[in-house]
Amino acid sequence: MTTPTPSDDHLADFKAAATAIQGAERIALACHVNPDGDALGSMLGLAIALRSIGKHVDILSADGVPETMKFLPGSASVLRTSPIATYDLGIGMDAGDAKRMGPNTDTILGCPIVIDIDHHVTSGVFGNIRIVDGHRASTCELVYDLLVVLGIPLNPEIAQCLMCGIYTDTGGFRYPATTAGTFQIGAALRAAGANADAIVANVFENRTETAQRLLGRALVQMGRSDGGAIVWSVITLSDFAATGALDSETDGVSHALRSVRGAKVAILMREQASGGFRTSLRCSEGIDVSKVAAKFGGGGHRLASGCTVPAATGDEALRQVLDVLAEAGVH
Ligand SMILES: [Mn+2]
Repeated sequence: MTTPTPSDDHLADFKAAATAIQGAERIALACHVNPDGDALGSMLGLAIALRSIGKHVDILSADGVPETMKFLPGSASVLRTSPIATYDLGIGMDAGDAKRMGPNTDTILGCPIVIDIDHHVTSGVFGNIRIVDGHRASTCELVYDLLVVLGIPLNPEIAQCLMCGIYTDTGGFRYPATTAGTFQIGAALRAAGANADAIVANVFENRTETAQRLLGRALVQMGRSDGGAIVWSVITLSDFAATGALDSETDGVSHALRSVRGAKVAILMREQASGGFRTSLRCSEGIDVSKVAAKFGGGGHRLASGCTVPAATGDEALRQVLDVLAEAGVH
């Protein structure tokens, strides 16, 4: 089997990062707020590897570790903020933007050497050394390559953490960002002892009962344009009350709407107690929903964006979004 290694144009950055790591004794790692499987998996995988070569490593996550990620090896050692003031090296991971590390931003940026490891290529690259590659499906893939350059062997714990990030950021090797390299690294991690069953059980098949009931309700109430290109659902405050679900449990509804045969645009609207309808838009290639979100003061990416639509009723909110889509020729 071929061992994936960084492409030539990035190799110098990986080597610079490896040299900085080898020269450091105390290292801080930090990820973005509301951490996901890739943020935590990449930090924990790198931390376990660096501890194995004798480094002192603090793992900083402003929002701690969500329930669904507590199965990850090393997760009990994650700190919300730094207990000490100084490190030799700070590494921001999967952050998107330095500010998204929340209270840990200053800790990382205050280090004498700062490394940015990320596959988000938005505005916020930072640090003296940048391992930033928007063509990778996950930050964990970049950590895998860094460990190859460092010459640190995988063990089952490291492999499990990195595999978790790949699984969550690719939806289990399904999303378009998944490359041949993603599969190659996945194979190497599996061979090193990563347990994909545990990832599926903890991350994908570990939804709360209330979230599932809300998903059911959202699908029963689903609407569809005449040609079927637009699919939507509007979740009201009474839907939240009836199911006991929270707004944070609407994950997965957009995906279920997008999965309807023929759907090109999925609109999920959630009534907010503070007024208006928080709206997430998902679409397939060829449509740019960020322009729709921008009309309502929102933003995001071409294929996934969000905004809040001011309206007294769900019908009124939906009508406004459908009108903007119709102007763009989508109906
Ligand atoms: Mn990621």
